[in-house]
Amino acid sequence: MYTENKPDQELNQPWRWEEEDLTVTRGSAWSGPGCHNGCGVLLYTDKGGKLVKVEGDTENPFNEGRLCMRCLALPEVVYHEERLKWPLKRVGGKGENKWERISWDEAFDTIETEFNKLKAQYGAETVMFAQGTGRDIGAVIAPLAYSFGSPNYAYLLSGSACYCPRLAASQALLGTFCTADCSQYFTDRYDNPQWQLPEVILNWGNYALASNGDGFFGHWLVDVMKQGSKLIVVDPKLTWLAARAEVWLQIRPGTDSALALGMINVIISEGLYDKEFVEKWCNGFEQLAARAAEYPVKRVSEITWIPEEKILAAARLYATAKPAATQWGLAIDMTKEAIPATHALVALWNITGNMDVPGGMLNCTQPFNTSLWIPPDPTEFMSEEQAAKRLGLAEYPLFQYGFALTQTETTIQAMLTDKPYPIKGAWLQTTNPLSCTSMESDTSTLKALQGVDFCVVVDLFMTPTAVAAADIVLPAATYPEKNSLRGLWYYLQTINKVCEYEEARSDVEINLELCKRFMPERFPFKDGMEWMTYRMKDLGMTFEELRERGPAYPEYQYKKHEKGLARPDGQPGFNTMSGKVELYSKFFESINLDPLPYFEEPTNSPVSTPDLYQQYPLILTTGARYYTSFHSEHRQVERLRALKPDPIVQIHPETATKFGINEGDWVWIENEMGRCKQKAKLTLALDPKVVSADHGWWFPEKEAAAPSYFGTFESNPNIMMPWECGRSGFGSNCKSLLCKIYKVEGEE
Ligand SMILES: Nc1nc2c(c(=O)[nH]1)N[C@H]1C(S)=C(S)[C@@H](COP(=O)(O)OP(=O)(O)OC[C@H]3O[C@@H](n4cnc5c(=O)[nH]c(N)nc54)[C@H](O)[C@@H]3O)O[C@H]1N2
Ligand SMILES: Nc1nc2c(c(=O)[nH]1)N[C@H]1C(S)=C(S)[C@@H](COP(=O)(O)OP(=O)(O)OC[C@H]3O[C@@H](n4cnc5c(=O)[nH]c(N)nc54)[C@H](O)[C@@H]3O)O[C@H]1N2
Ligand code: SF4
Ligand SMILES: [Mo]
Repeated sequence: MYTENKPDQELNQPWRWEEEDLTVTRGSAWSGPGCHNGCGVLLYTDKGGKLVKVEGDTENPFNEGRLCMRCLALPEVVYHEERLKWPLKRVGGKGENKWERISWDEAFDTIETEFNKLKAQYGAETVMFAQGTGRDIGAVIAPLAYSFGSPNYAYLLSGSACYCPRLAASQALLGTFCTADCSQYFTDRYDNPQWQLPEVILNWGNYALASNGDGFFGHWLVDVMKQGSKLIVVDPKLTWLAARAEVWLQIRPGTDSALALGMINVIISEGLYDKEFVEKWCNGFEQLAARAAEYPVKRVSEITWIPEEKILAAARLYATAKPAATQWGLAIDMTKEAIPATHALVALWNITGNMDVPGGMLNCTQPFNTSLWIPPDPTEFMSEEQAAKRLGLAEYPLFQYGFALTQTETTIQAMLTDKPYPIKGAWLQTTNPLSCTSMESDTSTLKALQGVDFCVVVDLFMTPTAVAAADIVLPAATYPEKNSLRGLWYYLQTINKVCEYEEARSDVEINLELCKRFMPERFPFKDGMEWMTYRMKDLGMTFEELRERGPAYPEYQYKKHEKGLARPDGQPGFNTMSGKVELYSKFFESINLDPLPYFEEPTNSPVSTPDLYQQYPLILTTGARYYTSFHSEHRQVERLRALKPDPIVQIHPETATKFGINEGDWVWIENEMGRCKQKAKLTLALDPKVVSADHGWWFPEKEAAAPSYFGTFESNPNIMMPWECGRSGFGSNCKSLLCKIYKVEGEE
């Protein structure tokens, strides 16, 4: 069932109309350029079919007319002269940046021939299909891999440390994924009578105002704050939100799990937990209580650097607030033991009775089972035996949950060593591993990517990765140039094509063409719109009908576990091994992981490597999002770049003075693996022992050819990070390293 738009929300306008001499088209945003959210947009085109401006769609309940600067700057991206205009084939050596224009037909023929050659020699698994964080891509890249016969659908970030750890662990522990309830499932939003205002929002390692990550529109937090929600913020930085919090917990990076366990301990020992919910719906409360008792507040304060009284205040405020929501983010994934950290947070909101209650934790579901970014089951395309060859699945069984991705360390190892089997082909679509996604970018990643026999990159721009590794580069369309679907949680809407740019094609159309070549019987679709109609069969509408209708919301019901709606068998309870919330996880136990949450120090830290800490006396967190760019994108978009022209490392003024650094100086950030340079910004928002560096920088204005690769190794902290994951195969230390800093001298 879908929610009928309420009469007062009946859309006043059709999907397309004329306004003076412009045509207005209603639809959703989404990648590219990259963004997780897919807000409602109005795209304005002129008589010549040129996109002239973008406005927020005030009739879309998701963003209610609001837009960030990146959508506002969209026309500049679409018509940027440096965009890839047509397919290219490499004519020089790898890294020479010499290309020749080819036709789409030649590109497709070459790709088909080369991939099939590799398949004949090594088996289909020898070709890896990798995406970055891009969104509607998930629904079209995995089917491409599978129709070719390869189970190796990849994402080249260490320990898949973005979203995947939280998603996989949540699925195993709860049978679902959860996010804070800001009434986003209801079209009448804050007026909906079923919804309740969260009394407290626990904002944990997530700065949604800038990031709008994973479908959560950051300004909802401001909306609920205006209505009275109080904040507890767990962040090493005094962010805009932290500055407005009831309690700000300035945590030492990488110690989140200890804090969560400490809060659990306070809540249990003070009897502040929800006894009824725990008794009825949770498995292993006693064991959790015993584990949490190992984290008394004094010890947790020592680990996390947070004063004891603040931990106590936060635990009490959170436990007594009804309802309380947790809005969590990337910082949980980017600790090496991200799985137990997730486990601790899941336990925290469950023992306080906030699961699937109004104003608590929403269960996220894909609208109308569209599997729009969660890939299909590979065994629908290939034998179980072939599917089981997915890299890392055997060693890391938790990978059966989440996105059906390969385990990344295992994948990179296979590329470098041919073990367990060689990876000779690569399809890289919406990802720029050398600048952004991958670790050891200048050494092992560069070698791994250049080591394949045939590599295709599909992107909007010529990136450092494309220059280094591609044999063929295909130009992808931005969102106003494509017909596609937006469907990450909450609601489904069409992305509507309004303009074209040179020969760029949408990922949907590119992949469909190849899917048809590899497995024609599975892809009888005339075009991408037909393919999408097939994918949204549960909605019972065609692509064109949904386009007319505008945003479609599935019906949301609270307390599904009470009503038999949380399990496929229709029984009450949760879709987990025990049928309950797994405070103690039988599943983890069955795959030799600790069944209870725990804390482990980051690999390098003042505690785990005191000697190294003498040499590198600062804690380095990386990659906090900012408004003007999405990862390594937007560096060539003048209007946005002007607002942040250089990579920035944030440093406390005391620390800067100690190391002879002034505001605006170029600074080396260095550890035992290497160094990168960024510009110093002095700020009181951080602890003097913590610095925060940008990620994802390259410089489109610099030399493209090797060894420069648009200068991408100059300012990239990922060259200082090893390929290293947690015990489960998930998690990495991207936000908790050690470093030292010093001024860049002279011409360096
Ligand atoms: N140090 C550090 N490193 C990090 C992080 C961090 O916090 N710290 N964050 C990590 C995280 S969470 C993630 S998700 C990864 C992200 O890593 P990636 O997703 O690889 O991000 P980008 O490097 O921006 O690569 C995206 C590329 O896709 C292209 N693109 C955009 N839209 C489209 C489209 O629709 N179609 C096609 N074909 N191409 C498109 C862009 O031009 C760009 O070159 O980075 C990770 N790297
Ligand atoms: N504008 C923009 N938006 C984006 C992206 C982008 O590149 N640009 N990337 C997208 C992607 S792929 C993702 S995954 C999301 C991520 O978005 P978020 O989940 O918001 O993650 P970050 O912005 O990396 O970090 C959030 C906060 O965590 C804090 N932090 C740093 N280290 C720690 C720590 O160890 N513990 C805790 N508790 N906090 C810490 C930082 O100071 C920061 O304020 O954003 C998405 N949205
Ligand atoms: S969150 Fe911002 S960039 Fe993303 S779709 Fe919405 S307005 Fe555009
Ligand atoms: Mo991400």
